[in-house]
Amino acid sequence: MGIANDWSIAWGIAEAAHKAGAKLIFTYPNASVEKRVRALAEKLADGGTPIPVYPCDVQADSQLITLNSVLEADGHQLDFIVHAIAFANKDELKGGISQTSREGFNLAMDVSCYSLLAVMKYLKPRLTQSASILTLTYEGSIKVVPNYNVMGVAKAALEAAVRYLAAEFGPQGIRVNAISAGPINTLAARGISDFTNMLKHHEATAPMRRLTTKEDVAGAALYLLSSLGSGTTGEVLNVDTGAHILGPTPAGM
Ligand code: NAD
Ligand code: IMJ
Repeated sequence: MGIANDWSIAWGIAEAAHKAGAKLIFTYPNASVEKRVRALAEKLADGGTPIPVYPCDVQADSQLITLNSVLEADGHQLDFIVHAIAFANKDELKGGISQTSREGFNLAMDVSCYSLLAVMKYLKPRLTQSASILTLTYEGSIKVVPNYNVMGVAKAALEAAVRYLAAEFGPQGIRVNAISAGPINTLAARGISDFTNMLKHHEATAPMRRLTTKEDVAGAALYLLSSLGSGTTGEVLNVDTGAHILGPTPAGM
C-alpha cells in the first residue's frame, strides 16, 4: 500500500520483494494513481502470474472492508503488509505548527497514523501465522525538522501505534515494525520548501556521506518482512546512512 510511481519507497520494496520470490498484491487510493500502479504491476508480472491490483483509500472503512472481502473471495492470505502512506495539506507543511487547522490535523493523523490501525483491524482475518507488518516513518517524529510540522506529530503517533500493535499482535506471532528512512526524493518530498538543501545537508554530514536510497530501505524491509526478522517487533529501525546518531556539530568539525 503506497505505490504512486517508480520513485515511491513502496515500489523499491516491491521490486526487492519480487526479486526475493514474494507474490505481491498492490493497492491504490484513487483513479489518478490507479493507472500508474497497474503499469508498475505489469512491469513485475513479466509475462508470468499477474499482480492483483485492488482499490483501497485508507480513509474509507468501507474500502478496507471490501478489500478484505475481495482478498478472501480471490483466495489470498497475506504473509506481510507494507503500509507506506502519509498525507497532510501542503499549506500546513510550511510556517508555524501553531497555525495547523483542526481539519488539517485530523486529516494528517487519519491518513498517516489511524490508517495503520484500520489496516490491522480490517485485514486481520487475512494475515497468516507469523505475518509481518511494516510502516514507514521519519526522524521528524522525534526531532524538530523545519516544515515537517503536523506530519511530525502524526509520525510520533504512528511510531507509538507500532508499539501498541506489536504488543497486541505479538501473542499470535504477528510482528509490527517501522523503518525510519532518511530523506528520499519522492512525490511526498516534491515541492517541500528547502528539500534540495535538506538532501545536500544529509549527503554532506551523514556518517556515510551519501543519501539514503530506496534500495537501502528495501534491504531493511526484506529483513523485517521475512523470517530473517523473526524476533523483531515493535521496532523503529533507522535506515538513514547514519544521520540519526549525530548531535550538534559546529561547521567545519
Ligand atoms: P509517495 O508519494 O510515493 O508515497 C505516498 C503514498 O501515500 C502514495 O502512493 C499515495 O497514493 C499514498 N496515499 C496518500 N493518501 C492515501 C490514502 N488516503 N489511501 C491510500 N494511499 C494514500 O512517497 P514516499 O516517500 O514513498 O512515501 C511513503 C512513506 O514513506 C510515507 O509514509 C512517508 O512519510 C515515508 N517516508 C518518506 C521519506 C522521504 O524522504 N521520501 C522519508 C521517511 C519516510
Ligand atoms: C515533508 C515535509 C516537510 C519536510 C520534509 C518532508 N522532509 C522530508 C519530507 C525533510 C524528508 C518527506 N517525508 C518524510 C514525508 O513524510 C512527507 C509527507 C507528505 C508530503 C506531502 C507533499 C504533498 C502534499 N502533502 C504531503 N503530505 C505528506 O500535498
